[in-house]
Amino acid sequence: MMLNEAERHQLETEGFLVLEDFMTPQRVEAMRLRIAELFREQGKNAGGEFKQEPQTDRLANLVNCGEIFEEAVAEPKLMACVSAVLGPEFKLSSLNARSARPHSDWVQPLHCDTGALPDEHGFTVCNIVWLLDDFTTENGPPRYVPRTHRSGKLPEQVLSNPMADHEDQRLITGKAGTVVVMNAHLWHGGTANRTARPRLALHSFYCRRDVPQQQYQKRLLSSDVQQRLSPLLRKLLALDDPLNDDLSSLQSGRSGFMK
Ligand SMILES: O=C(O)CCC(=O)C(=O)O
Repeated sequence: MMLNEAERHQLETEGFLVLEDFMTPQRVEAMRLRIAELFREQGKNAGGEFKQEPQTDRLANLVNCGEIFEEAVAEPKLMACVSAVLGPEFKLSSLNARSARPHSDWVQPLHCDTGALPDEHGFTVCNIVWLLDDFTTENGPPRYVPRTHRSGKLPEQVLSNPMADHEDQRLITGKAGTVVVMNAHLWHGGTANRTARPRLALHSFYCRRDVPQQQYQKRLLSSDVQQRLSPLLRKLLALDDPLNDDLSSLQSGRSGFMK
């Protein structure tokens, strides 16, 4: 379950790691079905616990929405990856789904998640993108600018237009079932979906224990869910952590591209 040296090196130097075939087709299908059900149930309120985004369907607070998501946030191999980026003391910041609508021309600006730069102790944010559709060059795959997680700069500090194509940008493509671990200080962002089908991803987002969660899990999770969570999950969600309660008033309320 641990990372091998090549994986660790890739994550350190490139700022991301692609794990192909991480999910079985059955697991992909089960997540897709549950997410489709949630979109139907939540209708126009979908994503409202966090934010809504142009030409995009979003869900937030997914740990509250089924055991399939509880398992996802605590995957041992992914925990080892997050620990390689953030160190051993980290927590879940949020679990969201994001679907780029068909025929959209919406491009996210290049950004670092929560607008965070690394601090004197190192990196503070790490995002995991679960591909629930094939990501192709046409259907709105994320773009990224290699090695910018070590630039010490936010894109908006140095680019005249973070929405524009960057000369060094690359696209993350891959088959459904792939999982991409991303140092979330890497400059990245969703691109336009030029196809006739939606493009769906799950984002499990982690932060270091000493920074605020994007979504304060203790307030958002129902009491039923909180009561049945294992000690491991309670720790991962920082449900019994007084420091996290103090930080909740500083809760970033930001992810992705909105700063
Ligand atoms: O789903 C994607 O393509 C990436 C989206 C992203 O980077 C974000 O919402 O912050």
